[in-house]
Amino acid sequence: MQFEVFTLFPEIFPPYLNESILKRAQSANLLQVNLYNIRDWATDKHNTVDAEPYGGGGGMVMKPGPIFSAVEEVIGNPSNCPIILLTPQGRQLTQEVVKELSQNQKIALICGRYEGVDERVRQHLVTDEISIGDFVLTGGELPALAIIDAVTRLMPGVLGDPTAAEDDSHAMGLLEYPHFTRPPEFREWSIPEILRSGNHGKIARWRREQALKRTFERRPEMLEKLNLSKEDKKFLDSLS
Ligand code: 4HQ
Repeated sequence: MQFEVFTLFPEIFPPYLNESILKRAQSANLLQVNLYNIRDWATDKHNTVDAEPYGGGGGMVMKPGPIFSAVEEVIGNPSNCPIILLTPQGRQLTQEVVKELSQNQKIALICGRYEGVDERVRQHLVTDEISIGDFVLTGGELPALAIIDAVTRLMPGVLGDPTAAEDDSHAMGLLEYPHFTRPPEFREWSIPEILRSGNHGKIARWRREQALKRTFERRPEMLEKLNLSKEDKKFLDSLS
């Protein structure tokens, strides 16, 4: 998997990419992230990448020229890979979208700053717009890292345990059951007795019910999309 990232702040990325799972994925050649500073494609003596919006209103807008030049030089024109703009106006990133993105061998990510990018970047360069949620960030860099992180976790060989990715809560369509580790008693708070019983069938059922209960309480809309067993339905009925 290869990510071509276009940003005015490439220095933001290495501290996160060079730790833990993403670091290992890169060392194993399962992941490659190339960073490009859009300012390197500015053409005037001041390396200008932004300008005032036509029509007024304040703030600055990223000029189309340096973005088109950077993306076209790096990935070619026409390109064979998705060119994604990170923006609150995009479709919401979900685990389903992450799965879809993970089917690509290469993805270009454009990180905007200021008030955003000139609309012609959207109209004539970008193939997809993605948002990580309904809140306002300073730039598209954190959303780009979120996409790289979530997509990389789905790639075969990246997680130690090959079933780990499928067990993640949004992959299962349920929130996760509660986790406990040592010590069995901490400040008088003990762990649920069943987890020490050694009865793996009972533990699996308890975890399933905890996941169902938590999802029912916190994200009831998630349950509507699920194929629940007779046992699951009986348990959910017992909650209300
Ligand atoms: N941005 N999900 C970049 C976001 C955002 C989001 C605000 C994107 C500022 C310039 N991007 N512009 N939420 O808040 O993707």
